[in-house]
Amino acid sequence: MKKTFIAFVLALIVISSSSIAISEIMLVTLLFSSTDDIELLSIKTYLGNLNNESYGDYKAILTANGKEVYAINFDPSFDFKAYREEGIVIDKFSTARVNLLIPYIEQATYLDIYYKDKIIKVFTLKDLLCNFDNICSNYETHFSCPDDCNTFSQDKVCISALDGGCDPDCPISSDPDCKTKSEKSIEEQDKKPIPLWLIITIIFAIIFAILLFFEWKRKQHEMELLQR
Ligand SMILES: [Ca+2]
Ligand SMILES: [Ca+2]
Repeated sequence: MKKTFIAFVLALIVISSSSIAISEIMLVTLLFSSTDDIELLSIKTYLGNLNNESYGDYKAILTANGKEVYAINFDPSFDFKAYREEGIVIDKFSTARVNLLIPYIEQATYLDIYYKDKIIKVFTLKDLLCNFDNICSNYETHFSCPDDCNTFSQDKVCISALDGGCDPDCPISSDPDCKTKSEKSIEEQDKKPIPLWLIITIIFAIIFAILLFFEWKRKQHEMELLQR
């Protein structure tokens, strides 16, 4: 019974740790039209949790070296609720936005979109994620393209690290490099050592106070002797 309980707890730990595993992922945003035109709106590579539900007639397949490395099913939803005189009706948008979370795999070259086993669109990822031109731009981030984007480049991904640069993607308070000038000057003042002249003055003041005390005690003693 005890062994079963321990095994159950261990299984729970393994399941929960795997479900919150942080890895490099891509958020791919696609715009579908009702005629199945598909536009790539954005790709963002960052550290996150890949926690996807996979169902629907559409499928996105990530390929690397001609082999499938990841697949996810989905359905773009064009429906929305409209409030009419006759009541609430389901109407349709002309476009539908789809957000897909896909693992970032450096060798992945293509993202193929299928509808019921028929390929309808191919996106070439390679150059979009990193083009090695020493400029951090388009869909490049530090995670997909460390050659072009450093940890504090403007790439829509916040890396709040003490790395010598204020990341413009971070809230000012979260990146320690983003401190304002006044905050920095206060901090520097706090760090300044106490000047030597002040230490010497304090020591002399203490010695002087002690000498005064003993002098006062000596005089008081003399007065007592005289009074006797
Ligand atoms: Ca670049
Ligand atoms: Ca920083």
